[in-house]
Amino acid sequence: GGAVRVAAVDLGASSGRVMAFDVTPGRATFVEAHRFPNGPVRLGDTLHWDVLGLYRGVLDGLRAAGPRLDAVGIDSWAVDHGLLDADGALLGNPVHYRDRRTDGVPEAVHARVPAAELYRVTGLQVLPFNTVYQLAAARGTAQLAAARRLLLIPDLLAHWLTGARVTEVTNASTTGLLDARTRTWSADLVARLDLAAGLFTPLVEPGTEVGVLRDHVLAETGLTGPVPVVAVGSHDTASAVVGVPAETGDFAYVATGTWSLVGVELDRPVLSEAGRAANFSNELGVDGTVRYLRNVMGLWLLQECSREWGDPDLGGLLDAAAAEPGLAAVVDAGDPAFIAPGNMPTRIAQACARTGQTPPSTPAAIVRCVLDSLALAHRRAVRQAAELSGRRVEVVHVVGGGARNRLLCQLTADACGLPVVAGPVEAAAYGNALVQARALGVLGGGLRELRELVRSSTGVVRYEPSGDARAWRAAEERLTG
Ligand code: LFR
Repeated sequence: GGAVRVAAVDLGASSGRVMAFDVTPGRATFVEAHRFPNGPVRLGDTLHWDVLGLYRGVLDGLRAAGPRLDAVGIDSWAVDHGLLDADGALLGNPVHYRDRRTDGVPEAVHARVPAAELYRVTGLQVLPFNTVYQLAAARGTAQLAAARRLLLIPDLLAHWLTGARVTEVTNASTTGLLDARTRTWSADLVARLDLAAGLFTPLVEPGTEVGVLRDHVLAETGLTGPVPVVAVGSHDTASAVVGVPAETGDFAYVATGTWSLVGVELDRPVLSEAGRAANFSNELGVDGTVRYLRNVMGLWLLQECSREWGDPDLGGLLDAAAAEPGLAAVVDAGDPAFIAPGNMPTRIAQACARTGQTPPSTPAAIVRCVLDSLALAHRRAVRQAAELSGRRVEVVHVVGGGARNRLLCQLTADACGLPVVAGPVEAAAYGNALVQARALGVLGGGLRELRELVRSSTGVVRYEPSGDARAWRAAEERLTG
């Protein structure tokens, strides 16, 4: 029984949020205590994060969420990290995963350890920014030579807040150095890739208390101690999947934001060659689960176009896109060619031309092309996830920012030929907060019970599939040949 107030810190590629959640066994409600911008900072040749700015945003958020907090949990995007020297000091600003330092690096790493071998251990889709490739790109630098510890972004912030040096396992699974079966660091891969084993800190599962806020943090935030920091699904996608309001196990999810993470939840990894060929990842989830999913470019494509056009009113643009003819041109939203920032409308037009389609020329047509392409990528990933894993899928849950994009949700339902249940937008924050509340003892049960609480605490919107199923198949064939 009882009630707790916890702070869910949820850091995305374009903004950070601190949500103050009040949780009882029957209800979870939140207020957004603080929201602050986040984004890349180019310094010379390199794209960085402003990690001290993020830390300050977290402190400001904790102050706004207080003065009484029963716990704090942190989740963020994956793969990126800070390196600490022998004194424990941060070596440079963490590098942004969209930086180009990893161009061509996966190929070089695979010459040492073949991709098929890496996959049999880690079950991870090859994305150039996986931590393992970032570390290979940093080989020979003075910074890596001086590094004694590596901490992923949420663990780095938790370290500054508490002094603890641990690695939360869901996020660790995106490094490319974790054994997906044993949920432990692969000492073999670390050694074969010439990395210092000491870089990698002890792993903790979500729900573990990692430490308490240091005195100077309490003083700065006006909080009354002790305030524990609880490891949550510190990979934002892991927390978002906890926050899916599913009623049964037969669901697929699309966690939308900058990325679309599309897949199913499993009890154990699927490390098949077929899965590798289809670019599926076995990311680890909360409560011993596996997130069997594919990374798809997501709303990044739209955000980048919009930036190019001087950020026009998004509502107007989406209405105009809804009035455009559907599936006139599509691109492969899984193509890593879209990872880097800049020139997005032109790059999309070029991709259409390369596949023999007439490129969209107006903003409305480009936005329609992006949303059709995302829906098509959702369809392909949902179908392949079900096929490759044997998991039944009866409904597709869309959570995260894209859940409020009605056109995207309807197109996803049409493309998948399945009902879409959209919401909550703040699934990651819910997943974060409920794992904390359970660790504190106010909630019991497993993911099913946590999801029931999300369902009863939020509103969702249902979209039924409509339109012509054959048109989606034909569009898919235009891309797959
Ligand atoms: C989503 C996400 C994805 C990850 C990408 C880069 O926010 O965490 O899961 O692949 O960001 O870290």
